[in-house]
Amino acid sequence: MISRIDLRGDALPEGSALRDLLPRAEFDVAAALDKVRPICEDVHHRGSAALIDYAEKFDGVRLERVRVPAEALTRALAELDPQVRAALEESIKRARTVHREQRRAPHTTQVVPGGTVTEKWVPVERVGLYAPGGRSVYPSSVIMNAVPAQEAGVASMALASPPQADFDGLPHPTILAACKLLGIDEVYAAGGAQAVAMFAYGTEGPDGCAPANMVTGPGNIWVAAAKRYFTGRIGIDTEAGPTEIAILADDTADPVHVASDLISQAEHDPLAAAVLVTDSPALADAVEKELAPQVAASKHVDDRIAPALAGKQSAIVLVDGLEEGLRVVDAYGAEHLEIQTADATAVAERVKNAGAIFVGPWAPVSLGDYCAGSNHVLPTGGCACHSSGLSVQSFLRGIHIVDYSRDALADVAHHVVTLAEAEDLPAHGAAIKARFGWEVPGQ
Ligand code: HSO
Ligand code: ZN
Repeated sequence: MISRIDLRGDALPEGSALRDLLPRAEFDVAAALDKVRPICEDVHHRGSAALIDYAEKFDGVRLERVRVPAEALTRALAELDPQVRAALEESIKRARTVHREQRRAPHTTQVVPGGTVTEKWVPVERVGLYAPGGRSVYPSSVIMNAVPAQEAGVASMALASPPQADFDGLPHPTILAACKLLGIDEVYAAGGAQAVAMFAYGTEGPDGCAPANMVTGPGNIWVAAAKRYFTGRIGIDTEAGPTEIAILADDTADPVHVASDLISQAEHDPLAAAVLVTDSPALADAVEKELAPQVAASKHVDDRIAPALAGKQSAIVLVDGLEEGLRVVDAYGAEHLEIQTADATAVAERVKNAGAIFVGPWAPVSLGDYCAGSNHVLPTGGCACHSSGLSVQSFLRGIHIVDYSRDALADVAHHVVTLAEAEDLPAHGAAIKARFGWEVPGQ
């Protein structure tokens, strides 16, 4: 059901050598680029007509228009199960509570008397959010993308989600209802790479979508490849790969919880990764024993959970002790890391690489997926070593405002001129000299 990697005994290798011993799914975004390029360029040239053709080809539905009418959003919310509505509202409320506090105030540093640098934070003007359809209809992800953008002050926001043949070519009704709850009224029935292209280039006509400065949201490999194709032209969140859970556990962990948490993320995708790192062979055995009945009782066994756990991206990793366990989870850099050890809070503080850390027995990843208040758009594939999850900061740009008086410039002029000459850029120096009658003060 799940393989074992035994790293006990010998000293653990350093750096990337340790990383190479750990399991990880292959997610070859570069290879998908060739397929998405013509789709993106077709949308560039033919706009909505291309989107309508791709909806027919990939989603099996011929659309009359790509823009979702306002009545469809109102209807979707009116018809939403009240319990689902209440849960979505709670999720939104908690996410807002956390993200609101991430806003950043401008900060001014006085470098020298008369010389200041202020950093002001300006929201991205227009953002395109993507919400997948098909197997992954996640209104929770609409929340996780929209709330930080809204709290950052993004003025214009649109959402795209694939048209569903079963719903008259509209995106899934729970996605539409989530949009309505969040106040997003500009919604398009477009999926995959073509939706990203719609946001990147914009489309014209009555059904058209204005270009966005940034596109965020989860998606399959085609969405990730399109994001990579447009990087530089637009900002993106991350190229989301298959979801990952790593659990660092010792013999105090409850094997029932550990098994159910591993299964919870395996449920997303046959390529999802579930990794248990433990110094307790007894826990490893107990978790393995526990997995069998829990997997058998799960809904998405054959298409997702069983292949995800059996895949080469999942494993139980045995280590000598907690120190080694910490080195392993840092080398892995999981999207989600649970700490199920004695004194979990102290252990969590020592972790350097993870998208998000879930501490102790009462903070499972599922809580974070929906209602912790934290964001569930997190770096995958080891990107936690250099990137963070989505936050208000993702939608802000820090702009430096440089303000120097004549005296403050005069004070440092000779250094600027010296550096300009050292770099063989005399015109840089001349821009300073011209201000002081070509006599550089202090030189
Ligand atoms: N665990 C996923 C997000 C999600 N889970 C959405 C449930 N719905 C990636 O963080
Ligand atoms: Zn999840």
